Amino acid sequence: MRSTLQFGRFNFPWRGERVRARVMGILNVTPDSFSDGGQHQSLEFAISHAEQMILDGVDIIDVGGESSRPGAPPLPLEQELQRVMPVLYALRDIGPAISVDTYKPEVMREAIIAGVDMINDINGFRAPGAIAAVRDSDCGLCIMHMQNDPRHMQLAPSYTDVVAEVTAFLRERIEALTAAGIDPRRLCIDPGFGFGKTVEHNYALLKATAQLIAELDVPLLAGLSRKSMVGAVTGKPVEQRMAGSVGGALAAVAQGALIVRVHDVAETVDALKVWQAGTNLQR
Ligand code: 9MG
Repeated sequence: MRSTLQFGRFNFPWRGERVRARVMGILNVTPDSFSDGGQHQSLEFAISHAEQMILDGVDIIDVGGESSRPGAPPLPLEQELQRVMPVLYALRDIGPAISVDTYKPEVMREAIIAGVDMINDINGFRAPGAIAAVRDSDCGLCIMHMQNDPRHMQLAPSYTDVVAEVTAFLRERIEALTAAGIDPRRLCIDPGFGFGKTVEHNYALLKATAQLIAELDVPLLAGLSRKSMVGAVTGKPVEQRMAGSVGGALAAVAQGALIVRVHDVAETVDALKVWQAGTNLQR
């Protein structure tokens, strides 16, 4: 029975007695994340943000250059490389695991050369060449489900049975990756909250966390930080969704999620410590 996520320089147990839920901190390297868009300033901003996340207890830093917000247009390859590569080289040896959020095989290849530990692909490694780009590395691979693409995904999300369809998609992608010779211990799955889903779809999937893990036999990453599914329940705008997001992260971990992808690292780390101190987290 597989019980450890093995990725790059790291091993995270996800079943058994030594399980601890892990926090992935979001590090966006997009022009709206720093003031004037200059290359030097963006690198300084990224490093100081990463240093703060480390003080706050982050386990994985997820670096992304292209916005995946609903309606966001794709970013040309060269711009994505210019944004993320200097950051990946600067952060590689800073301490925590480093992940790159990309669906472009060319970025995956360059990021692997830079030494990243994980590739977080919102497109589930469906782009031509994506599997070949990652196959011969030891990177962890986060396979996310998305219906449609970021520009169109929230126009009319539609499923007959969202849990069954997301499960079938993830199963097919796991099979595609393992058929290419990739060790299943490198894989984790993600239902993709907010990626082509209504609020009802998102909560149906959140409630199915344990079922997804049991059926697919891989660890699960949950990313709902500050998303509209949090706003829909709390009635709060995006800048006031921290507590709701922490609540969502705990709901996911309580049902077996190994990794939560968050903006508010310190608050999530504290909440998980207290939750874990009062819970028996054996799976
Ligand atoms: C890049 N990105 C934005 N939201 C995400 C989520 O929910 N999961 C993963 N894996 N990546 C995400």
